[in-house]
Amino acid sequence: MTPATEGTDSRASGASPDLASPASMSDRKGLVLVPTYNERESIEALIAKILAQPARLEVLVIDDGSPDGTADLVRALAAKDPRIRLMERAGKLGLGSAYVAGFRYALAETDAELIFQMDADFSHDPAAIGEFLAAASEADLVIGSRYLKGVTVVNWPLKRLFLSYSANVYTRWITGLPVKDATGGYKCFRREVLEAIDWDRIHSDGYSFQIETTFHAWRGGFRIREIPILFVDRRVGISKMNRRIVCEAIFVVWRLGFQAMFRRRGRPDSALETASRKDAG
Ligand SMILES: Nc1nc2c(ncn2[C@@H]2O[C@H](COP(=O)(O)OP(=O)(O)OP(=O)(O)O)[C@@H](O)[C@H]2O)c(=O)[nH]1
Ligand SMILES: [Mg+2]
Repeated sequence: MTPATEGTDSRASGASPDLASPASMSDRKGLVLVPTYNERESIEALIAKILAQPARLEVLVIDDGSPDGTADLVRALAAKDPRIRLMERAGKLGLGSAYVAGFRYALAETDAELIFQMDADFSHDPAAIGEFLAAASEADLVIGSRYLKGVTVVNWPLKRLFLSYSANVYTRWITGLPVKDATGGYKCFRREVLEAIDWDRIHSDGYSFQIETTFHAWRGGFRIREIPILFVDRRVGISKMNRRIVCEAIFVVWRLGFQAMFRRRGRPDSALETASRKDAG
């Protein structure tokens, strides 16, 4: 795969300089968030592959009462390996809220310096974690991008690819967010980025949730870097993609577009100011 340093780099004013070498990043504690709904068929192999990476990683599975018993399986795995944690929620409360719960947990209950997010269906290959870590040596948010080196998506129906690609063009156009893939779900945040986001203000769920978190990181002046990833369509399990997710994204992008127009960049909220002061000190 292409070296991470070839990715796009959205440099920003509020970012703090960092002298970490790419190699030293694998010494930092990382927590990988994996939201699940009916992913019993893939979750065990996925967790094994994540934990086999040469990095200090733990995994948090956020399961929404999957009827297929995903949580039972993860609970059994967690009983044997302290690096595996499980958050069980009462029912299908949505992907965005699962991530918010996971991010809040990462900040409140762990001292992870890097927080990854990844789908459970192997569309995101854990083998790319090393490239994320290398890129994180000079970025606050690393995004696995499907549209950086042409289109690196395998097995998606043309209709789905067209929808995803146009959603990204639309997002850039309306919000000005300078990334090629704002809707993807394979990312690595430095803890400071998550600390600076006001989670009470984020309510979206599907692709728009991914857009919103990247948008707030960008507006907060954090450094964003995209690296190319190969995205492979799920081989097992059932898609949760639906029309509501698309409609939500159309609406949210306009809301963010207005925010981009009327609010000054670098200081979107008081939480961010606190984080910037901490960085400066
Ligand atoms: N906890 C939780 N996880 C969810 C929910 N909806 C989806 N997920 C998980 O979020 C990740 C991404 O969802 P996917 O269904 O793969 O979404 P997608 O990649 O856009 O579409 P497909 O791969 O076609 O299904 C997967 O790990 C899902 O199991 C939810 O409501 N709650
Ligand atoms: Mg998927």
